[in-house]
Amino acid sequence: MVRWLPISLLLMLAPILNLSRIDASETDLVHLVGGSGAIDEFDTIVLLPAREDIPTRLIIGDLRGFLHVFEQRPDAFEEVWTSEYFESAIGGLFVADINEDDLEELIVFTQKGRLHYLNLETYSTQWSNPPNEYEQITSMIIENVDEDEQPELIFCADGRLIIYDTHHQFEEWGSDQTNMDATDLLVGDVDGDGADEIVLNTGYVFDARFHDLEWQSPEPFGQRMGLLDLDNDGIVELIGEFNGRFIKIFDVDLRREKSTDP
Ligand SMILES: [Ca+2]
Ligand SMILES: [Ca+2]
Ligand SMILES: [Ca+2]
Ligand SMILES: [Ca+2]
Repeated sequence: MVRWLPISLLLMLAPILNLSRIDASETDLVHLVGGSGAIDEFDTIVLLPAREDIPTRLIIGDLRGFLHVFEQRPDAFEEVWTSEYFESAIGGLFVADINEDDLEELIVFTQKGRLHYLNLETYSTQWSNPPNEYEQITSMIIENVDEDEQPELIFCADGRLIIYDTHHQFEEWGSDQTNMDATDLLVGDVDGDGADEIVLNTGYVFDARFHDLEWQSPEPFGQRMGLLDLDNDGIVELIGEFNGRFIKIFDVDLRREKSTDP
């Protein structure tokens, strides 16, 4: 079971795990966008596959607060559109159908707390959250964690974990804790009880549906996290990457770092 594990981390772990097969489409994508530098892993870059009328597109959100759309040409990419100024650094980009109309939208969040939905054909802004709703957003993922069909925006803003209804655009739930400031999030059943958790890289584990704080780890989980069952017990381990390089493995069900003694 491989979920949400970054390709570079997977490649790094491949010799250890004896992974003989890594999804061909993923490695093709890596090669498409530049050898060993997997540009599609960047949080502020999305790659849209070619369709009959539009070539492969890259959308890049930059530190200066602009979005850029690039289209693939025979040997390179070429910029075809630049956004208005989004008032602070682009923090993350996602492509998802957030309103169940079978069309995907581009979802953008900015460092200073703005959320925007853009039409992926015209790049026009369809919706933005109020300017002063949040001061800072440090991380976001989009996952369906409740009974309604559309996915939720799950993010850390002003130190709180927030679940935001994508379709009706309101805060469904926010944590009481205000000191979490996670820069990476994931959703998965990390303790094998059949229900998903939301994991913050700052060490917090919440029930995804009912929002109870299940565990507060005494140590953080690294700057980047992935999930993989490494010991074939049917429960994924949480793999944390520190300083872009060093790996620690956690057994969240046992609430400790995994023992690596042979
Ligand atoms: Ca849609
Ligand atoms: Ca939902
Ligand atoms: Ca669980
Ligand atoms: Ca396991």
